[in-house]
Amino acid sequence: MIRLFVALDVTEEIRQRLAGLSGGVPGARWMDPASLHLTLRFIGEVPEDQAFDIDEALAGVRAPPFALTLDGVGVFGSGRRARVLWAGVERNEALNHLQAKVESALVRCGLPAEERKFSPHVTLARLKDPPQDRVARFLGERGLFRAGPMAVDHLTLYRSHLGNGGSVYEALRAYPLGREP
Ligand code: 2AM
Repeated sequence: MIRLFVALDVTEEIRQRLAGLSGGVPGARWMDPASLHLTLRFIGEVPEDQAFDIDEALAGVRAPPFALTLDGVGVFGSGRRARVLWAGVERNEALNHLQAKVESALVRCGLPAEERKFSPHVTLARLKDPPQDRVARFLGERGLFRAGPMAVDHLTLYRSHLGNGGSVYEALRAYPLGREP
């Protein structure tokens, strides 16, 4: 079985801006800047054969390139159960359109539909029982964060290797946007 997800890569310029947000929350596990990404679709564990179908399905996605802007920071979970610090994405119809195309391509190739609403974000850090005042201060101090616009011209299929020191993401293949069939 292999663990897969589909994501948008972050350009070097934006990577550096996001890396500049880290710090200030004791116990937070900050993402390695090289691993920062915007997940379009978490696939999870699939048999290796199915990965070929997934690859083919993604290669068939037709959508135009576009630009996106990162806007603000937030947290998933609240209080002592805050789990993830993230950078948000400005409302973007082209992004939603691309996500919907990826979703329908994956469902067509046999994956169960994603039940959860798409909430685009770039994970910055994972938290475990963080000091609540420090999370609040982080959100307050970084609330005006904006970065971009960033050009999006490809999707990437990633494999996630689970490890003790956190997951390692391996880019398996990139799919350019804006091709003619
Ligand atoms: P995240 O985007 O909030 O960090 C690889 O694990 C990527 O897929 C991560 O970016 C992760 O979350 C995202 N993801 C979405 N749903 C997931 C799930 N149920 N389990 C693990 N990762 C998931």
